[in-house]
Amino acid sequence: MLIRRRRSWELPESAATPEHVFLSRRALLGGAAGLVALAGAPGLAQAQAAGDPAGDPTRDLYPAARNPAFTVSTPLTPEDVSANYNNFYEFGSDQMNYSIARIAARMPRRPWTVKIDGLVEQPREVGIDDIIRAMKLEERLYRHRCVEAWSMTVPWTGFPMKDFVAFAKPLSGAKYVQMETFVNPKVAPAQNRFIYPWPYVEGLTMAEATNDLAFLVTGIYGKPAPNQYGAPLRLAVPWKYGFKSVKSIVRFSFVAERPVGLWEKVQGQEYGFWANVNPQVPHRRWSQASERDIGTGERRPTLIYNGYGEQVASLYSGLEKTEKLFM
Ligand SMILES: Nc1nc2c(c(=O)[nH]1)N[C@H]1C(S)=C(S)[C@@H](COP(=O)(O)O)O[C@H]1N2
Ligand SMILES: [Mo]
Repeated sequence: MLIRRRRSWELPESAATPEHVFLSRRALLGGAAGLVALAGAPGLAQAQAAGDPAGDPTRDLYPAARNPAFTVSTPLTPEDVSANYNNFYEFGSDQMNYSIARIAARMPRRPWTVKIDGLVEQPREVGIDDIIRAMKLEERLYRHRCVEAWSMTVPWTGFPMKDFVAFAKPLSGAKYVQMETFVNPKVAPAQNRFIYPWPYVEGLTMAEATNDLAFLVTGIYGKPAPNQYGAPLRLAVPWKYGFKSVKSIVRFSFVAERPVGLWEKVQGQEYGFWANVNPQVPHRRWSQASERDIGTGERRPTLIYNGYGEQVASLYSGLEKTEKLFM
């Protein structure tokens, strides 16, 4: 999110450096010591096996049928590009340099339970496979627009969030759903190193969560999602900046108060609750007028609500005057 003061070895999104240059520079500075130690530690092979999507217990559900209602005009981003260009701060901030995928590969995908609590008929903890098998998986082509002004277009597999909300049985007092990522510094080293207020938290209004476009993702490119995308369950809300699409969710709380996301906590003047994409509202430190497609490398104009205004603009009517809808 480019919000900390950069240390010398941290590069802005716009300054790609070949991986080997980056790694050796970092090793010289001693920053890689922890990783080297981990790589040599016993149990790594086991950890990698536990994190391998090829062993995912739901792989029989793939590929799921594509829902033709959710299509795009932008070209699909090649798998090897999107799989190695990730924001997942629990695993570090080295987005450009393949290391997020590599470090996230150690995260065990099972056992994985999801807490459903707050204002619901019956708070409970459910195994991820019981959730996935209670839903009907489908594939959707979605655009994704990061607040840092890069974008991609990918085939997610998952289920409509409104189906999950029905499964969770919220009470009428629930106004928002708050989602949390796991906390486990043993597999996510940056949860020790960085001072962010973990867990990663994000939230939606109930109207947003039950909009047709809100999607809970389990897979990508016709397979269970590799860890770096936020396995085994992450959100995709493509009309909002990417930071709203929380990864590796372990808890859904139905609440009356508006949740405060991790980025809003750290830098509330730049990252807010709504975070809807709008080319005309610049970030405090850069323009949002255009975006760089990580697949083609081309720059294109950014669209209001990332091109999904027809589906979602009505969610915000009447709120323009009182709410900061676009940050
Ligand atoms: N738990 C968690 N979720 C997260 C993030 C993160 O750092 N941690 N980064 C967000 C941001 S800024 C973006 S752009 C997307 C990136 O998703 P991708 O790596 O699958 O492209 O994940 C979002 N979800
Ligand atoms: Mo992002």
